[in-house]
Amino acid sequence: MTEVATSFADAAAEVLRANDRGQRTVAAPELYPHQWSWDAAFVAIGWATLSVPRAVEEMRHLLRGQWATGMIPHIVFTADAGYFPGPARWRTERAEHAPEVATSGICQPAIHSLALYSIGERARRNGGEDAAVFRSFLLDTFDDWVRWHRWLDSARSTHPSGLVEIHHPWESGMDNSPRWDAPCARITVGRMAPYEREDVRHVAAADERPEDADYDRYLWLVEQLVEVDYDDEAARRVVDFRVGDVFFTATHAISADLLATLGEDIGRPAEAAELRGMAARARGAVARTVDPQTGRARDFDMRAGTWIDADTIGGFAALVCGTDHEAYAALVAQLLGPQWCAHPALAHPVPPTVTPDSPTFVSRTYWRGPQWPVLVWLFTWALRHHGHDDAADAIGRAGRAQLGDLTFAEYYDSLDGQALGSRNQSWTAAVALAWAA
Ligand code: 9YW
Repeated sequence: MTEVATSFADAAAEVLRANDRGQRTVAAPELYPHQWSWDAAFVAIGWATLSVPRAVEEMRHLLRGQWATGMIPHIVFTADAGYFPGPARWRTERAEHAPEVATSGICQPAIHSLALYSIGERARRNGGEDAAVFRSFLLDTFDDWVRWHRWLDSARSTHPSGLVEIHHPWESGMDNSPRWDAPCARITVGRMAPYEREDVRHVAAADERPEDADYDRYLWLVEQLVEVDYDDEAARRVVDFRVGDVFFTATHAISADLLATLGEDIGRPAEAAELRGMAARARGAVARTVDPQTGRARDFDMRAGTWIDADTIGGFAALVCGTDHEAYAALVAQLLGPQWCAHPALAHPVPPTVTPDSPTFVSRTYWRGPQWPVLVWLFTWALRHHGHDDAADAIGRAGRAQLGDLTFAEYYDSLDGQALGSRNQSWTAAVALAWAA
């Protein structure tokens, strides 16, 4: 490793260490002082480059929040300080299946078994104690990860589209993406207790974040879920936001597949076969969403019964879970092409969350145009996994260069390259470590 590479990795490691709270890592030092679900998965991938046992601890801590239904909640709370909405607003104690520890009542993309797989690869390479620690963790928790996918398959994949349905934009991980504009526009916010946002206190400018009207809807959807005590079946009936999320579905597919591989390694062929079945169904669902005009995947608004047309990174979902060879190659070409990575206006040739050619694009507003290193990394991982090393290398090089200012920001203005949102964001540091390793 060169000296530059070492200091890049050292700086990223420093961020993870500073955000480390023992068995969990805060998603960001001020903005997000708890453990978030898909953040934890990426963070564990970063930890694995420094310490396999610490990576395993991150995943173990997340499982403390798992619901009896199998759901892995989007936040595991540790102290109700400095973040809104905290446990008092989520009121998950009303849910029959909630755990002892305080959590939110919704979930996030199922990237976890991709993390397990990646930690496992590193553990195997390191051998010795690391390999033993990982194997014993996998033996201990394999059933918990299977239960997570079973829940996604049974409670969240009941719609004929086969897509994983989400009941809140936060469940997508891409909160205010234009993907959700149409379904959100149809939400009528009812009466609820007043609240004060915390997030805008921690960023330099409010236009980097969702708007107040978005937050009203987010909080209203929480009210609707609380009203039915987070019952899965009732939620499907009552919640105003019921959307088939194609990107979430792709994460479920790839993770179920990778968990199946891990299951085969530890002598669990029956569960592995079951997981392969889930993965195949989810992958098929992703493929069926493709818009013949654009070649990209679409979400489905289950309340309106319509496809959602949005020029977002979600359209590349099939790159994550895989699809037939020809369709995959065409999507790679599109991702590398002039509307996306090679768009002449971009500061860095990595995928923006929305193409600058879209009328909804805003270069600095959260999920509406900025580039998110964590997603950039996910695509580099997926491209490599599915055999497109050149594309993975090209995007990975640019993604790494984008982090050269060592701020490890949450996201970056895609036109002027400015660091935005939180600095020292854990998952950004984690993917920097994964790239550097
Ligand atoms: C929030 C923690 C989370 C991510 C989400 C991202 C943002 C805001 O931050 O959510 O308050 O939960 O949209 O994907 O997990 O980094």
